[in-house]
Amino acid sequence: MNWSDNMKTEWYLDFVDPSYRPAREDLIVLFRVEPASGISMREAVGRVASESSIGTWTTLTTMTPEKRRLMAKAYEIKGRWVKVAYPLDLFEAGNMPQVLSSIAGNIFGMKAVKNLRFEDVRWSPKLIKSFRGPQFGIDGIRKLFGVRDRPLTATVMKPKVGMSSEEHARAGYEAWVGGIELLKDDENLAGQRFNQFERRVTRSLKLRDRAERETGKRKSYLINVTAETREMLRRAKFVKEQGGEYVMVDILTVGWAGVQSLREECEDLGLAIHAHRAFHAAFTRKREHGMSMLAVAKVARLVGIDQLHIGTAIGKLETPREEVLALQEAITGRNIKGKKHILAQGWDGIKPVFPVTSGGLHPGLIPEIISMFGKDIVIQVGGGTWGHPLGGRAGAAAVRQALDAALKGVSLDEYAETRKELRVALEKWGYVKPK
Ligand code: CAP
Ligand code: MG
Repeated sequence: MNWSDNMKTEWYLDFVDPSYRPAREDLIVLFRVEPASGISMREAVGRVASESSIGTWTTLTTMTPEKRRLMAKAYEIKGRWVKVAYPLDLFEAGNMPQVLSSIAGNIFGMKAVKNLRFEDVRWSPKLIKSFRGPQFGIDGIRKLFGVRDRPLTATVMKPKVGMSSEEHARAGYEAWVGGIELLKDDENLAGQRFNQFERRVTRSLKLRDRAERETGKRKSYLINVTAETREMLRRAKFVKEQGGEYVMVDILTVGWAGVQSLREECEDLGLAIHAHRAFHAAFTRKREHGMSMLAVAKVARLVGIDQLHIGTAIGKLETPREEVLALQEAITGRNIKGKKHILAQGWDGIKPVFPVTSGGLHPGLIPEIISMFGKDIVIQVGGGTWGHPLGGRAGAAAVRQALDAALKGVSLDEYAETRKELRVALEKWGYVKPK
């Protein structure tokens, strides 16, 4: 860069190049960019591409042609929608925290943007190869239960926290013998004083074994190991020693380094990972600023969880139907076709993730859930099980009866004529969609 260049104060527009065509190994991000007042779209876009790759607020005397090849290139601007291509060398293979610190780091706080949303990401083949992806995937989980042709069912204990380990384990037994496959810890249950982690795991798995003997069906337990990373790994080992098949982790509060460490440990232990996404709505809910759940889901699939909450569209937590369905496709599809605000993505053999629908569900909503998601879904019913007037075992039975009716194409009202548990559930909740 010659002297006069050094006197230039900024070079943001060098990062905007409509003639650039992404290389096969470029990582591509789709952003929604709303410039701050007084800033043109190109200036805002240049700042996003600069700050998320190698630039800063001013020109540098240390720049060389060699380093310039690490520049991101904003190559498509359509209205507020911008595609930015990042050269593979910008990233450390297998290091998700570093990748996100680059493409989803400082940029959200820049004064030059009024709003900025990270909408979608297209992972390149080499980057994909540097991550594990799911260990089990949908087929592996189905093999675990010997259930091929219907959704799996789960329930989470309610109240979400407050039970003793013994009460928790006994309630789990009720749900398992009632017909539900998966008991789940709630997202904020870990190792509280009144429900110690080890005691809960040991007691619950003993009663799980009893429920399996009595029902002749496979049952399992999504045990929340969310904690400091070394403690998470210790807890995962304990789950394995006690005969568990899964761990559950709150992926966003433990962070991606924690999830990657747990994924490494679970590879050695042969444990499936259930991913809870508590905290996502802090930054996924507003369409104009933050990061989409679609992008979070693609990160989670690549890092390698086996099951992921995707929402219900009809339950108590806000996510529009088309977004929930796009999430389901993103984590189950092998090759995603590009469409409006969704980037094409070949998953190169990364296994599909089992979608989990949860949040305000009860037996009355199960037929609509099936018609929306089909059979490759885990249906989680917490309050809709433990709020059943006849107790958790009846609540679990009502969930299974509603599922069986939906799969047979029989109306719930008709099916409930000869099934007390379903009838009582419908008397209490009918077909209400909780707010
Ligand atoms: C559901 C739940 C789940 C939410 C998470 C809860 O309980 O256990 O954490 O579904 O949201 O604590 O609310 P209910 P999402 O079945 O009683 O509603 O699945 O959207 O990530
Ligand atoms: Mg919960």
